[in-house]
Amino acid sequence: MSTKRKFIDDFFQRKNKHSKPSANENTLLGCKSEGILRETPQSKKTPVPGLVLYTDFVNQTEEADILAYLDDSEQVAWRNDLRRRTMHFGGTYCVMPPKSNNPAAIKPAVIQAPPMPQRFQWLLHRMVAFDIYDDERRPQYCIVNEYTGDLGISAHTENFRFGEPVVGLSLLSSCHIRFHELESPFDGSVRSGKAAQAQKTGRVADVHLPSKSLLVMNGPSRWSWQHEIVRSAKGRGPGWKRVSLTFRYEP
Ligand SMILES: O=C(O)CCC(=O)C(=O)O
Repeated sequence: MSTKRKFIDDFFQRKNKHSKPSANENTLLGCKSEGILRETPQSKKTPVPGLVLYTDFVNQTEEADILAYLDDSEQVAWRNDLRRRTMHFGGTYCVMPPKSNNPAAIKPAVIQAPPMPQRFQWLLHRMVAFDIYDDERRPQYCIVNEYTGDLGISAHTENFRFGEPVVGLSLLSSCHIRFHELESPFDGSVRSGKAAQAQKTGRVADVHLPSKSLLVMNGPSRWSWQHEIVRSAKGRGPGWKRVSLTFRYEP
């Protein structure tokens, strides 16, 4: 019987929660738009403890599908309250305080944002298939950042109300992400001004993020190393643009 297979679930049924996909199964991790993931993502260790990079986590068609969705103003909306454009799903704790507020008094709260889009379900499913997230503990939150020119993001750890891992998908241009080791785990956002107060050991590691890669932060890389996208136009030619999707799970 020939069945038309369109979605990842049509290609791949995980046998049990703890089984990793076999090499053969990996080739069947389908996507919404094309059906087959031809390259098996490769995971690489990095110099930062707990940090793993999967190259080619999505293919070109899938990348284009995500970007087309993010540019579809009938379905989603970019926020313009920062220098870089952002988009939030599931909720956001990044509330810009009035200028008169004392940053030390700001208590970040998760406020509403549209839910995680159905359109990303195949991507979450793939994360589960690679044991990046448990089936029952899929990320409910996603922040999209768009970097152009010399834009970046200051050094920070992700809000401790979220668990681990924190996962970042890189699309379009590649760049590096800089990690700073802290003396101890430290919860402090950029906007509250607290992130800058974290005590650093001086150990720094730059990790190259190729387009279509997935960065998975667990353990020390998630709790006691800050990450930053350095603000600089160095090495970024005309038209340089990077879009990242950061996924978070709240226990
Ligand atoms: O663009 C990135 O890869 C990092 C994004 C990030 O750290 C954040 O949204 O908090």
